[in-house]
Amino acid sequence: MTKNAERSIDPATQSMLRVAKKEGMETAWDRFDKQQPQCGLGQLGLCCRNCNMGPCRIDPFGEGPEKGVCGATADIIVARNLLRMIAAGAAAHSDHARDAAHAFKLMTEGKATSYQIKDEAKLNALATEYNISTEDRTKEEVALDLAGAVMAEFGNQDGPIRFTRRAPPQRVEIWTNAGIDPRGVDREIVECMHRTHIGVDNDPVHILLHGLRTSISDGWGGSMIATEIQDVLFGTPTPVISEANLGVLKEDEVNIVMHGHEPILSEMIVAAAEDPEMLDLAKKLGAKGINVVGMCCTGNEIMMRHGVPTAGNFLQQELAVITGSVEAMIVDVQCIMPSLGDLTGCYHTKFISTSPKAEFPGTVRMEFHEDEALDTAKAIVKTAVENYENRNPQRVNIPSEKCNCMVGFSAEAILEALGGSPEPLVEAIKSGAIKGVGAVVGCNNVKIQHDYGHVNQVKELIKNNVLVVTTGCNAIACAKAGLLQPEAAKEAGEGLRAVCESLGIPPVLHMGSCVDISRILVLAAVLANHMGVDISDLPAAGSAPEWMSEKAVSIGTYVVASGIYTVLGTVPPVLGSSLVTELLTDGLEDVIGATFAVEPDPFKGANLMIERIEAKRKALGLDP
Ligand code: BF8
Repeated sequence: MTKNAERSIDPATQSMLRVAKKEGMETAWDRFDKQQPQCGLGQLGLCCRNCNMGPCRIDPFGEGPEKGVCGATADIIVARNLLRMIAAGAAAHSDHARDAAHAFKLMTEGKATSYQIKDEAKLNALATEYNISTEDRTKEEVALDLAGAVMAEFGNQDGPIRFTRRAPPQRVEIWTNAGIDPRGVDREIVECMHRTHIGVDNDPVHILLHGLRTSISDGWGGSMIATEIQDVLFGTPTPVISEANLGVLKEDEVNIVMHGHEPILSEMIVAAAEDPEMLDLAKKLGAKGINVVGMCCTGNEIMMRHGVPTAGNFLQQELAVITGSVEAMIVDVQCIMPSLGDLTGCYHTKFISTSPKAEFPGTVRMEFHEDEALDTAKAIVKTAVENYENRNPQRVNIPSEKCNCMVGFSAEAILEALGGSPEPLVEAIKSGAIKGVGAVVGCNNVKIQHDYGHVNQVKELIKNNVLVVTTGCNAIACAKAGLLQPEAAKEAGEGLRAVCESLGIPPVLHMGSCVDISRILVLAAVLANHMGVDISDLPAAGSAPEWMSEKAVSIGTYVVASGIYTVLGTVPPVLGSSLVTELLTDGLEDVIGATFAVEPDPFKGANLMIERIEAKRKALGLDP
């Protein structure tokens, strides 16, 4: 069994793992140990369960079967499995976007009165992008047309998806010539499932090209729609100071952990917790206040819009409950461990599920609907507050660790910090003060020491004058490690440090949740368009040091499809096919100007990114 210190580099996590052991509570790390050895065929992507003549497997050593019952080879099986992962990831982001667009549409129709338009400037900018007239019209009229237009992107049959045209024309031409310009968000995802049904698409290259197309419909479609509509509804983030790690939980307040992904819910919980009636009730029951904190991506959303502290990233969700201080763990969708049911059953914590599409064992179900959003949110918060009386102070173990962070760098906020134009950033890149931009994102994964990959890779990049933009669980790891503070510029190379100090910004810019990787795409497009080049020409690289989810597979694919070389820190299940592996790590370069690399060591991964950035600088004639 792995030791606690080997499981995480984060002291708060290590101390809570000690408490978990003492109290006999099982965590993801324990279950990972029990899973050893994991299925080797699954790891290689060589198991096919797509029809009931199977399951079939291919012997990687060439001693057993070379084909499945239908005749599918290792290449076909691996490619099909990968396409299904992309489809699931793109579906998750895009369904999130659909919910945001649906709430927006209900709001425009007067059926979701808890929501308002918070960013009218963005509403008008988006309307203009969609050729919707804004002149002499009320914002409600404009919003109604915009809601219809973005909703239509899901069922669009013929393309193009509007936001794909934010990419430089050279990129759009590559997509068009390769036949991977997406036609509609739902269409591409459905086609993945069709193509991978027995007896449909059996050419690995053909399958992978559709994977690229589907992922583009996520990054420049579903995810971008989610980000933009959420900004209109809840405000485009601007820099704000917050705190991160389990130490944000409070001994003398009602602790509510908001976990999941969709701000449609979490924004309402934040508002409900400020209701004087709720605060009075909390005080009456002996609490000093109501402490809403975030977890995972919904934490990123409320942190960057309201400065709400975040309790941690993916692998800390169980540990938050084990502190014994959480009155309610409120969840919606994605990255929520079903283990929370058993775990909350051992504490006073109420595990409250809210999404009509996601149920877990052991929850209190309080379904959330847009038409009565604030009322439901108040009922949920009231349930949490009333549960304060059931807290057992003897079982409370809140680690002291927490760290200040500056978050909320939307693409708009970055441009604003630069004085309204990308020119100063382009100049800093041209002069070499900033060598390039590294996008470091993604999950935690028990296969790698928690936060080790994230923190070390980011530190190595900034030390080498690479400005880092971050989202998701990497952003939270960086926040906990102090890398999201302006003072972290001291850890950066001389050039990056000088730029950050003159602007008063950290060397690692928090751009939001995982759907907000679309903000990184927008920033890349702005820089490329400003320089008159394609995204693949930029001195930029991406990475996901601890990725684990299918969403991350879709993200990695659309980042590469957008022309950004991407390093994966955990090995994807494709090594069973040398053809697919070669295509992903080499062949794609000729098709879309970027590839994947796999490098579990975060320092070596950073070096691969830096080498790529240096090669791109040379190609642009920036370095002699
Ligand atoms: O969407 S980074 S573990 S929380 S999948 Fe999940 Fe991965 Fe965290 Fe957010 Ni993204």
